[in-house]
Amino acid sequence: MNARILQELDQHARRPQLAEELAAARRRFASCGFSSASFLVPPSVKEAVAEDVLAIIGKSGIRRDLRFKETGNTPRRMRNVTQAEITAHSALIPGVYQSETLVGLLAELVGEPVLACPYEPEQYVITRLERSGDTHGWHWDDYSFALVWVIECPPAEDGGFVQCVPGTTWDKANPSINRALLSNPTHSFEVLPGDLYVMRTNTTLHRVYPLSSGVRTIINMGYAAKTDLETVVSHETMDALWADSAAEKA
Ligand SMILES: O=C(O)CCC(=O)C(=O)O
Ligand SMILES: [Fe+2]
Repeated sequence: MNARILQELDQHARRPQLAEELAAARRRFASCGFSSASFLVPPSVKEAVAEDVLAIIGKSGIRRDLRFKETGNTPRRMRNVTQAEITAHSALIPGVYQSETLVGLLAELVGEPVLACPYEPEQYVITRLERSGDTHGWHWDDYSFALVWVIECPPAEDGGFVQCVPGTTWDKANPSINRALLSNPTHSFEVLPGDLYVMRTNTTLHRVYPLSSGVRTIINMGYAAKTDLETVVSHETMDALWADSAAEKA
């Protein structure tokens, strides 16, 4: 079953129109640190990943209501499932994450080598916004690239769209979120169930606009650039975000 899904991913990558789609995505990504990537995978792969994500978050997940000084006390109000729990319940998701085909396509899109995240907890995480006011507030990620699969999302009228400020960097000791917001224009992107997007998350300040109603579920696959492996990366916000002690278990 999983082998067939991964084969479909490989076949999809051999479509003749792919080169043109990748070139357009690569230009968008280079100019604003964000690009839609829905064309990278076929519907069958999206459906199989969505099925596993929904089954896992239906049974597990930990509610978070936190603020981090490293990101200027912006809020995280959400339910998460950790990489370890995902790995325990899905063979497909780790298989897709490691797929040479997918990683190769991502490298073409971002214009440089893409590597598995060396810190396992940041390889893939499920996040669900499910209550009015739930949000993944302004932040940067520890590693360079995120591939986000949107599984469920309300219409943009109810929030849940993505906002980002490319060309900004994270000083964990002095995050100055408001200065980063003032330094460059903010782009807002609507996302729909079945969409994928790629972001240069370590130099693009980003957030998910607070939800007023509905449910928004994503799986975020994080990848590293070569430079990430040459620098010491600390993980305090992600460690705190996924720690059992910092959460309201539900
Ligand atoms: O939910 C999203 O679209 C973004 C998620 C995100 O920024 C993250 O998981 O770090
Ligand atoms: Fe992020």
